[in-house]
Order: sequence, then C-alpha cells, then structure tokens
Amino acid sequence: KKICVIGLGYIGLPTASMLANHGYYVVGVDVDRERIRRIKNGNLNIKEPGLKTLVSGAINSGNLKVKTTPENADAYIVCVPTPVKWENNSPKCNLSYIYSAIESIKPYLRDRNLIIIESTVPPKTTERIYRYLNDGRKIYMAYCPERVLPGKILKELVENDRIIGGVNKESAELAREIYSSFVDGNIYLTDSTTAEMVKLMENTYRDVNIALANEFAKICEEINVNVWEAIDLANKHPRVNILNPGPGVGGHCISVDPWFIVEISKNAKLIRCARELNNSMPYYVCDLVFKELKRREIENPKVAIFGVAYKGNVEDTRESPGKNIIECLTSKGVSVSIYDPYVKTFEYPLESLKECVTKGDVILVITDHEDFKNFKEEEIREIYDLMRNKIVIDTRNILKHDLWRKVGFYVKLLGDGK
Ligand code: SAJ
Repeated sequence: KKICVIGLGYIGLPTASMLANHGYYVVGVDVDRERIRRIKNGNLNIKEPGLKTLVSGAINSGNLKVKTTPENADAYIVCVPTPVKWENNSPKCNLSYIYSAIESIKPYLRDRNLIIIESTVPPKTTERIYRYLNDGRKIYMAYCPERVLPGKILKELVENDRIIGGVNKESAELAREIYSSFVDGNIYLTDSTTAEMVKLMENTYRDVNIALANEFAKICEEINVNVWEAIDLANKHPRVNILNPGPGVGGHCISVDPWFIVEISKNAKLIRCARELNNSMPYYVCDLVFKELKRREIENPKVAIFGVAYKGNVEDTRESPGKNIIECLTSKGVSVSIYDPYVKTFEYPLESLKECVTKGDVILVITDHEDFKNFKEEEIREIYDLMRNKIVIDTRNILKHDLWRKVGFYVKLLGDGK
C-alpha cells in the first residue's frame, strides 16, 4: 500500500520514515524545497535522537521518497502546522496550511482513499473537511492526533497509545490498520470530533497544571515558603501531581492548543486564565531581575541568559519564554548576552559561555538543560571571576545551588520565599 505524508516536520518526517520501515511505500511531501534537499542529503534541521538513522534507513531502503508535490496514493496523512492567529483580540486557529494541504491532494483523490489529519485542530474541523471533500467521491477520513514529546519522539511514536477518530467506523478501522503497523501501544477508536477534543484536553490539562504551579510559586514567595519543596511534599499524596513552575510555557503545542478551545466556547474561562497566567510569567521573571538590580543600584546592567530553548535538552526555540524575557529586559535598557549549548540559530546572537558571562551582573537561567546541572566547582569559580556582580536567578531549579553559593554567588530561586 502507498501512503503520502504531507508536511515533513517534527511529526511528518518520523511518521513517514516509520511507515516506510514497516512495509509501506511512502511519498513524503513538503512545500519547502530546501527542507526536501536537506532530507535527501541526510542533513536534517531537526535534532531528535535516532531520527537521522531512521530517515536515512527509510530512504536507502527505497520505501521513502521525498518531494514537493503529492502523488496518487491509498492514504494521505496531513502533518502540517496549525499556529494560532489573533483577530480582534480573539484567538483563532490558522488552518491555512491544512487547507492548502487538502487542496494539493484533492486532484489525486480517488474512491476509497483515506485522509488522516494529525495536526492539532479545533473540534469539528475534520468533519467539515470531510463534507467539503465528499462531492460524490467515496472518501474515508480520520483524525489521529500526534502525542509525541519532542526529545523522545521516536520512542513515544512507537510506545504511546493512540486515539483514532473516524468520520465513520470504516474510516477509523482503515486508519487503525496503518498505525498498528508500527504502534506498540493500544489504539482506541472514537469519532473524529471526540478525538480532536481529546488532543486539546491533553495539552490544556498540562497548561492549567503548570499555571497552577506558577501561581503557587508567586504565593509561596509572598509567604516565605519554598514552592519546590512544597510541591514535592504535596506530590507525596497518592492523588496529587503538580507540575513545575518556571519562566512560562513555550513550544508550539501547549502554549497554543488551549486557545483552540477558547476559540470555540465562552465557557473556557479557567483555560483562558491559565493561558494568560503562563504568558505573564516572563514579565514576572523580569521583575525579579529588576528587583535585584535595583537593590544593589547596579548601573548599565548586563544579564547573562542561560538557555533560550523552550524547554530542557532540545534546540527548539519556538514560543520560548526566553524571547519575551529578552525583549522586556532590553526595552528597559538592560543589555543581555545569551548562552545556549543546544540552540544553533536564534533571533539574537548566541555567545560562548565565557563571552556570555564576562562583565555580567546577573545569570538568569531560563531553560532546564541537563548541562546547567553539571557545572563543576572549578567552572563555577571561573564564571565567578569573569563576572562583575555575582547574582544568579534560577527560574527552573536546575543549578546546584549549594555549589554556586559556596563559590560566592547570591542565588535567587523562582518561587522560593525563604
Ligand atoms: N513546563 C513547565 N513546567 C513543567 C513542565 C513543562 O514550565 O512542569 C514548560 C516547558 O518548559 C515548556 C512547556 O511547558 O516550555 C511545554 O513543554 P512540555 O514538555 O510540557 O510539552 P511539549 O510542548 O514539548 O509537548 C507536548 C506534550 N503534551 C503532553 O505532555 C500532554 C506532547 O506529548 C505532545 O505531543 C505535544 O505537546 C504536542 O505536539 O501537542
């Protein structure tokens, strides 16, 4: 059987390669010529453990071909981005990439073809597209949300349970046949609108949980409690699982998807509030910086930013809270230098560790990279000697604070009022 995967990003490329390695003939399609060229050369712009080997294996086997236009196939899987756009202060899912993907496959569609959408979309989108396409042709359609965690994509693609929502039972069954070729987890069938809502609920649950942790962090600062210790102890309860506070929620999923629920329902009050709270965290972090600078009357301050990836151990900077923090600091006349051992390109210049901390006043840790945990005492001492003022603000509780304090740093931890 032949499958056409539209969109070769974080989800489409691993999925296409996986299917090609499991007996399907796969055509991977992306409108970006440069991306196609890179995939062919094995020079991927996505850094994900194991991905390069998987892709080159699929291409060398002859089962995966990549190009810029679709072809006739038995099934089409759409994995294009669905960002949020703002219209009159209201969030709206930008479905333009989905629509152009659908238009691009429309001329090739034949009776009994299956179309699967994996991109995150507002409820009822799949049904609407199904109605639009079913103009006399017998098309099958299903919504099968991706659920993989960046950094663990290959493992989770195989191991996670999957939800498949068909516009009818036959569609769901046909989609199940495809996914069961490589998924070891359970596969659950439902209707397409339920599956769309399930996807949004998963990411919204996480966003609201993080917002709660962030609110706890602010409150703990007021009452001289360490929120990290408090959360750790609360989580000893068998039915409590509070996530970690931090500088805000980034990435292209959790910081975006809850808006698609806000878009469709006035009842989404808690969801909107959580989103706004998480979006406000970068400014809360900047206030912590301003407070330290003011307290010491530091003139022409320089802040050394540690980490601009949206989360630890990835190179992705999309929707990173770091961007808002940098903008806010620089708009108030604070100069910033940026160090991130994982990130290769960013809107602002990246520097080496030494350059970044030289003559700095504050180290502001924004990302929980493993590397930051592993600084040795000699390295911390070297950093100490290069800096003008010796302040550290850790928004992730990732540094070994005892070691930094021992060297002589003043360490402020987000959410620690003690
Ligand atoms: N974060 C915190 N505190 C925490 C956990 C995360 O502040 O305790 C922050 C992270 O630093 C990051 C953001 O939240 O900025 C999101 O990171 P994440 O690791 O929670 O999630 P993503 O966006 O990398 O991937 C999520 C996953 N969804 C869930 O876990 C429910 C993944 O399984 C989805 O496939 C993915 O969204 C997606 O594509 O929808």
